[in-house]
Amino acid sequence: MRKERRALNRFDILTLFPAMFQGPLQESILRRAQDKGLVTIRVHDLRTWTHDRHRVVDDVPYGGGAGMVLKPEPVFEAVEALRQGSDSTVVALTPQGLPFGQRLASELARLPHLILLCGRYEGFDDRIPQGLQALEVSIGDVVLSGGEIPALVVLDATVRLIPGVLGDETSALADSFATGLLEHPHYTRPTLFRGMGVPPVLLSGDHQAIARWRRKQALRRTRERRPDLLSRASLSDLDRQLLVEIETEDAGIGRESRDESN
Ligand code: JAH
Repeated sequence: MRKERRALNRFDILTLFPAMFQGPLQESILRRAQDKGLVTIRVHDLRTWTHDRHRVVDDVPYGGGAGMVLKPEPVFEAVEALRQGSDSTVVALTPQGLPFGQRLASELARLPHLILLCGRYEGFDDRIPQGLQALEVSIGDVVLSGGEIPALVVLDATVRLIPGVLGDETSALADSFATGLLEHPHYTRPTLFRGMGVPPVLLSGDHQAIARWRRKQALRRTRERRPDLLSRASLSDLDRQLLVEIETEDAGIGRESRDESN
């Protein structure tokens, strides 16, 4: 019998601002996953691993320049205290990291123990990710004040992929991103809201027509907003037919007057 790789069940987060995690960890999916015993999430103040009176974690940059740099000693001591041999993967949230996405989330969700390093100031002394063999991860090309919010992004995206955390219906959501298209639009009651209606096909009860309309909308939105995704998606014969219809409609009647009922 093949040895299953254990699902991820432990997170240790290293930060100078542990209070930033208290709200997010106590609500919704992250809360439920912990309550069900499916995951253990611990948040640690990096200053725990300082030894001086002022608990200093930063210093001026060699070579000069503005701002401060996170010192290696407290981070190494913390990781050495938390690391569980080869079970542990160290992830440093930095703007220089590998782009985070659903693919990387599903790879991280298969690991048993993640240590998330949240930087502040101008960033880490580069011997931190190097010496700890950390995987550097970026959540996108945006400047933030530290790695805490990116760590929460990685945490949320990863925990929801741990088996048992989500019900069956919602787990399809991650799948739909994995298929590589944006989602179709959603509607609920009332049927008329401030002059805005609901596409009639959704009220028709014709499930095949509804499925076709939703797929076409997904393709249309992806083509308009994320053509990069469309070129990588695996498309069926029906998808290609729907895309031809979309392109014909766009060429003929234009955006404003497009008939969205088909
Ligand atoms: C900012 C350390 N990928 C977004 C991202 C991640 C981390 C940081 N900024 C943006 C950051 C300051 C210090 C990390």
